[in-house]
Amino acid sequence: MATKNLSEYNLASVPSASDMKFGIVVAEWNYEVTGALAQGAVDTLIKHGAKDENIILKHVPGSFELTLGAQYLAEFTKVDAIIILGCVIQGETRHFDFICEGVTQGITNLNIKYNKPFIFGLLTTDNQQQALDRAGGRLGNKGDEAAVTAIKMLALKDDLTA
Ligand code: RBF
Repeated sequence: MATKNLSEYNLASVPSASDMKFGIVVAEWNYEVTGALAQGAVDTLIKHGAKDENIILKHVPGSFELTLGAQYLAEFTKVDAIIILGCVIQGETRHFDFICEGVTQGITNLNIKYNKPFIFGLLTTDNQQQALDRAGGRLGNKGDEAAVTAIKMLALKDDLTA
């Protein structure tokens, strides 16, 4: 598997997702980007055998809400892994830094609290073009990569707990 652009992953190396349940939480801010990330994630899960009924996709207003949205999915549904998708674009104020720090720390804490994979699919870019490049544009789709990461982490858990 390439390490710089995981969208070009080796299909044969991805385990089957047919028995796995996924939650996806998507921020509505910058939806042109985050909607494409979500579509990539869903398509990739299905391509690797996940069943439609085992994918729960929910939206939250902005990236700052992703942490709690993901916690709700962990707390109130039976999903095995949660894919977190958002896009924060650098503006003129320090808001960018606070949102990025908050979400990164929040997701790290969720991984530990629930002992489940919470996959970090937050684009943090200088401008919209950089984000579009990574949401189905010239640099692949980070939503696809987040989906493959979720499958691989669940397969790792299965392997170690079998
Ligand atoms: N949410 C995003 O997902 N991406 C952004 O780029 C983004 N920029 C914001 C900039 C400002 C100045 C503010 C006030 C909010 C921004 N948000 C952004 C929304 C944020 O994640 C959250 O939804 C709100 O702060 C409400 O908690």
